Amino acid sequence: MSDGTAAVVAKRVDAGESADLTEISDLARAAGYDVVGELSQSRDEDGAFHFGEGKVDELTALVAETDAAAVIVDNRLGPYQTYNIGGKLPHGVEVIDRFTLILEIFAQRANTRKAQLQVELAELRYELPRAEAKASLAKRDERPGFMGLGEYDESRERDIKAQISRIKNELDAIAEKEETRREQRRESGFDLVALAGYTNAGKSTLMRRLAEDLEVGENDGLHPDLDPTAESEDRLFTTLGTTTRRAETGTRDVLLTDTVGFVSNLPHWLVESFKSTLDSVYRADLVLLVVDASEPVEEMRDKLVTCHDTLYERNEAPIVTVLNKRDVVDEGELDRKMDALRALAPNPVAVSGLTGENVAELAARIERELPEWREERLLLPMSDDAMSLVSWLYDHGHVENEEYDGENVLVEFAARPAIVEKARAKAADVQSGTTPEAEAEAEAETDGGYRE
Ligand SMILES: Nc1nc2c(ncn2[C@@H]2O[C@H](COP(=O)(O)OP(=O)(O)OP(=O)(O)O)[C@@H](O)[C@H]2O)c(=O)[nH]1
Ligand SMILES: [Mg+2]
Repeated sequence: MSDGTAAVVAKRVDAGESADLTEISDLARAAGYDVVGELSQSRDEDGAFHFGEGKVDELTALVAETDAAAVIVDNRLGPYQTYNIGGKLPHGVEVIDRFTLILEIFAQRANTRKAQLQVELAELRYELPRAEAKASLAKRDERPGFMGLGEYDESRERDIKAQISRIKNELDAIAEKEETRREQRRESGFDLVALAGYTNAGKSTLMRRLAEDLEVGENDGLHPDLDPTAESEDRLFTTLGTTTRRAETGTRDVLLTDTVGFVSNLPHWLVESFKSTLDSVYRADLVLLVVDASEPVEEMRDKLVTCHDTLYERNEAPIVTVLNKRDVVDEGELDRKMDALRALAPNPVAVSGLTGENVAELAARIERELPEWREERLLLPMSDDAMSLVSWLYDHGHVENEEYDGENVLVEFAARPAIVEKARAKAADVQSGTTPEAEAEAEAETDGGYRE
């Protein structure tokens, strides 16, 4: 744990660009560091030190002056660059890059088996190329004293690979279970809506608001795994796992899932490690892409691009862009921002998760964007089975009309296509008297007859 540890943040950008240290400082604070100094450089990457060597001397002076215990670098550092910078710093000062920092945050917040496995997987994936580099270096070195080290590192490499495949298997099994659960939820008539977006955009706040406003039935006994809490805080990566709550947007039963936020500039292996968490987004029926509208428009644009890039490869669902925090943006500014972002966010809904402003409009929009339901009418001969089919339809779809004429019941309803198919099959069983209940009854009668 690094609570309260003093840290200097540093960043290199290519020559001519200007460095922005806001995000890395926010990330550092999210991990529990006190940012006591900042330093940046705009020049091409130096092979040995990443920064220019003179800049590293400056960094060393700043660290000494501020008494920092860590240097956090907002760049991808090679293993040797990390080592070289560390060699110049006062003894014991840690060098941390952007990815290890994010991993630190994730490790602190990982409170489920799945999140812990994902963090472990990311850590191993980070370590693997470094172990490989070490092993091949030691092997290349002919000096006998280093041979032992080479063997050691090769076995470390094998060890990492074995651990990676063990964790992947366990995560795959979890992902499969979750996929089954999604299917069960769909079969139960729920539409799956996922909140996606950059970290700190206000996803969890909006989730709570949508659920509240729409009178969530949390204790309906149907879904014991639904977690009623969605933490929100003004820091990055508050939410790491996934939380699902029920929301009714009118005629549809919606399950809303809140999950980990995106952040720009993540290496592929890190995103890949959190794939199964993001599956709840990729496999949703509709994605609400939440953007913090109080930020400068360039930042909103960058973040939208990052989100679209992350979603692009796998997402199958339609996307609705939600401009959140409208309570702190004046009307004219909001209009200008919407105009400027039209290409990325063609028809956004502007809301405030904090005050609830326009959240009802968002709910209506969710209804409109969800995949179309089909209308169907069924005529069933009156029986207990017919009545239980009707109540099944109430649970899984939206019953619009129900009429009895003594002998028959006519039911008109709308539901997801898969539910309509299922209802037809059930109706055919009711009509021919071959439901499991009817068969059990018939069997009981036969048994009785035999015994007499
Ligand atoms: N002014 C204002 N602040 C908001 C609004 N929605 C959220 N916030 C604040 O923004 C901060 C982040 O909100 P969260 O809901 O935790 O954001 P998140 O997207 O879930 O963040 P992660 O879990 O880190 O990905 C909190 O301090 C919220 O109170 C809003 O509509 N208006
Ligand atoms: Mg959150």
